[in-house]
Amino acid sequence: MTQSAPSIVVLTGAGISRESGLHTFRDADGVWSRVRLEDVATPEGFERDPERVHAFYNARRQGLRDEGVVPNPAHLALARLEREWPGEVLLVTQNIDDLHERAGSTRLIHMHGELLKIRCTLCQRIHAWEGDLDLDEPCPACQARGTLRPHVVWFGEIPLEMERIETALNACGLFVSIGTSGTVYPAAGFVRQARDAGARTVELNLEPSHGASLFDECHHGPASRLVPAFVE
Ligand code: BJW
Repeated sequence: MTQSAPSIVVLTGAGISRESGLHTFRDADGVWSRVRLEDVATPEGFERDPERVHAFYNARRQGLRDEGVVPNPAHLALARLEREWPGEVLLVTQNIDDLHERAGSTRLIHMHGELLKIRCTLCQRIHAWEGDLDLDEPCPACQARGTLRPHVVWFGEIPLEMERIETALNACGLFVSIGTSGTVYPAAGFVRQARDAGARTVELNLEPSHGASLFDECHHGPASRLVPAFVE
């Protein structure tokens, strides 16, 4: 009997989009070197100063629209993996940018939300949003004012689609972690979960991540070089 191809779970973080021109969070020039995460990435920060939080995400929406911000060879290689691998491939990204979609990935979970979506805190409906978000804008569905927030997952909130992710981790034969520092849970714990389920685990990152010792195999360098080479 032929063994079917093992299923693959790929986890990506900010490092995969660095060479597309987007900043990571914890590197020396990262997002958290310019703003305090408590101010812009917590529900308490949003409650204290929604205007500041909207301005932060509006600036990131602008950044995503910059001409040079396009998928790099690492995003393209993962889309090719999904198209060509004979088994299941699930891409779980912590990133809120849309570069994986633009590269052609379709089996994709944005566990920390999406920059180009907003959510109404009253009716909970999610809407596409490409412009700048104004505090007084009414919800396109229920028309309430002052109820829109970025559709992103802040510290202390529960990441999206965790059940689907956990099912995939428990069934995968290969887990690949790309461009993430391994400091934010629950994503930082996925490698342990995949290992416990018997998967081979591989890290592709510029430098050893916090969880590097948990991987069977580590390759260090820029994602635009490592990911296409790994997918080949
Ligand atoms: C390259 C490269 C190149 C660079 N090529 N590589 C104590 C108090 C409060 C909370 C907690 C606590 N202890 C634990 C928690 C939980 C907390 C947490 O983990 N805190 C830690 C900081 C301690 N987590 C949460 O609160 C999460 N929720 C949760 O746990 O709910 C409970 C629950 C879980 C599951 C089931 C049921 C209940 C929510 C976390 C939300 C994180 N949100 C953010 C913001 C999202 C919106 C936005 O983008 O603004 O998500 S924070 C930020 O960090 C963002 C990222 O997705 C996330 C991870 O960062 P990432 O991607 O790893 O980036 P960096 O910068 O850290 O690393 C980049 C890496 O790339 C580096 O290693 C570079 O070397 C590398 N690199 N160039 C390859 N060219």
